[in-house]
Amino acid sequence: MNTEGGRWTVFQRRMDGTVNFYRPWNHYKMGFGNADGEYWLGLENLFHLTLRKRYELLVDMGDFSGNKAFARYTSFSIDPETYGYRLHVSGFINGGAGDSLNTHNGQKFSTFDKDQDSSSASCARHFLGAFWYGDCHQANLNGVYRWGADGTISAVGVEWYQWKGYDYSLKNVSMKIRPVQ
Ligand SMILES: [Ca+2]
Repeated sequence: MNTEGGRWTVFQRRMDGTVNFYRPWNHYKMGFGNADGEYWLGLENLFHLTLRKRYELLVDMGDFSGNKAFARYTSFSIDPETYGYRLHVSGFINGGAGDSLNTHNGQKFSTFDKDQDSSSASCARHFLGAFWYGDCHQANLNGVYRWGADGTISAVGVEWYQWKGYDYSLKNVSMKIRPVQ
């Protein structure tokens, strides 16, 4: 495992499609789901958690054939709500997944009822998720849970483009952080 050296705090998890992630701003701000299953910690909690120390980010993912990959970022933080919970990630380390957060770095968080992306359209509405959308995404980790390859509606799944492209929805993914020693 990639977990040596300290405990990770999971702030996002998809694993079975039991929780609806197509939710409004307030839900993403405050959090939803439960920590044993599908889960979103909440942007406000995430902001306060990462405020005082330097944190790193690990994105673990798997497909429906049992393959696993990860992407790691040696620096992770988000801005306060007044700045749109803007994402800051850097120091990419490739665990086979490729870097699908590069285009999301520096973007504000958007939901279907709060469009703060850099597209003239609403990425959240178009791709049925909620994320640090730019114009629009290479990662849609809060998208629609689907069962693997599915191009019924393009790019709306739980996707990490650099690993599986736009029409493959991951079986499981988690986003977790821990303080840098
Ligand atoms: Ca927009």
